[in-house]
Amino acid sequence: MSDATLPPLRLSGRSGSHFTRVARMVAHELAVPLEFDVVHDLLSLNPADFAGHPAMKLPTLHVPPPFATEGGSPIFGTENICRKLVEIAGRADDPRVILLPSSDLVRNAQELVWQAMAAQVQLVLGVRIGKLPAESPFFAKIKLGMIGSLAWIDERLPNLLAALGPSENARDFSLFEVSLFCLLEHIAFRPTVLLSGPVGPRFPSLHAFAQAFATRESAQCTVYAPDPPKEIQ
Ligand SMILES: N[C@@H](CCC(=O)N[C@@H](CS)C(=O)NCC(=O)O)C(=O)O
Repeated sequence: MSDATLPPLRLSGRSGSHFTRVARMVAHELAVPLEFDVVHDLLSLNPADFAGHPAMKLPTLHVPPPFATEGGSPIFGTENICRKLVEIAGRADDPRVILLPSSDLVRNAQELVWQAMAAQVQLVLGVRIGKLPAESPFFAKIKLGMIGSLAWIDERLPNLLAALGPSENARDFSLFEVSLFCLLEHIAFRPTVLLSGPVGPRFPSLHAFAQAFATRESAQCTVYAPDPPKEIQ
């Protein structure tokens, strides 16, 4: 979908944010153009600095008419944003686009990916940026939960991919794969748990998956990077 007569969709987020990257990759996979607004100050306590997101989270999708829904409200939540992008692309009933698969196995894995993505935010914000003690039982449990989730998915990855469809060629993309990829690359970008040990990758199936997925165009044009500082007017 690329119609120069339609007003642009805008996404507020950060180039180093894994949730933002999921939305950007899905938009790219759907050929939906997105303008990008940088949220500069993650530690701000003003929702206006988060494009009006009441919980001060990112990303947020701004949807102009004719796509806007109730009262022109922006869309909060990465999964909601992806759903909206699929609707705008006219692909809501397209079996080649898999947002919520019918498989309980994949649904469980998706839940663990979202949970690990949220855990990554807590570890980066709490330990790395907030300088809170990494050894506190609070962070120790978050880390263990992340490792447990990654191990669970790693062990089942061939079955999970098989449950998504008869072959990789039968789908354009799945939200599960995009979000898993963004999570894995983010852990490499902002290390919180070890992805490799003395004898190689700690989660071999996940490692091979991320390497293969990184070759997609949507991955290559959304590589994690710091955003330039805000220009002082
Ligand atoms: N449930 C939200 C979570 C988004 C989220 O946690 N985003 C991170 C950036 S990757 C964030 O807003 N961090 C700032 C903060 O938590 O204060 C979604 O699905 O979009």
